[in-house]
Amino acid sequence: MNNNTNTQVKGPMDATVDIDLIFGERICFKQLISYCEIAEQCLKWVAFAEWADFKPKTILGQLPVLEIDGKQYAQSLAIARYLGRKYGLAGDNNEEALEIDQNVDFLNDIRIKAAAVFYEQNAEIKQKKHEEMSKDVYPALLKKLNDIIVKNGGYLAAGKLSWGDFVLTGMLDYLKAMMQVPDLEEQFPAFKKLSNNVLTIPNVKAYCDMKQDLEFDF
Ligand SMILES: N[C@@H](CCC(=O)N[C@@H](CS)C(=O)NCC(=O)O)C(=O)O
Repeated sequence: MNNNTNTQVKGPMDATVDIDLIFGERICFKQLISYCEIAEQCLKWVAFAEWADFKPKTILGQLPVLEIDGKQYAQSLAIARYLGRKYGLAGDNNEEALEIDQNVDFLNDIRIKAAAVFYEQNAEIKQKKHEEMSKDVYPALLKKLNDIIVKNGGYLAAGKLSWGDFVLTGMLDYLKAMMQVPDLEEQFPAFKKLSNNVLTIPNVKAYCDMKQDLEFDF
């Protein structure tokens, strides 16, 4: 996709690979991109107005897309896991990798439940579902995740920084909005600790400060 010939990635672990990452305005991987030091010329941000033309050219009709040596790959978690493996964020052994996958899948379960309510078309049903979930489901799930982060010293899994921390950090504002819990980090402070652990990494901070316009805009 990227016609620029200078598409070599300068990453901390693997210095040379031809890679293009394509995102929509709604997909926010800023933190992971900057940690991996993926060069700006390897990134393409597809604006909403471009999407109709672009969609048929993507492998699954969805964003994000990762393109390596002319071949496309999709699915955000698969891409995040791939970058995690490539850049030393996927645990030190198979068991740590399993724990990261487990906790990312748990986070994703929460996202799917919240999305089912948030995108409900019928306003009355939406309100009823939201009240039920806010009373019976969201607090227990968020507490469980908070406890997991506490147990891991401010990280999602394996007691250390992993690609899962980048997924959670990138998803946090979206989760808060879908669940209508604007004070989530006050109620569950481990979430704040985790996102701080990501957002204070110097190259992540520098890039996110520069790209403040690329926030979730659902
Ligand atoms: N499970 C997929 C979902 C991808 C997805 O739904 N992407 C949205 C953007 S957030 C998209 O491409 N929507 C445009 C469309 O489906 O036309 C992933 O995580 O990558």
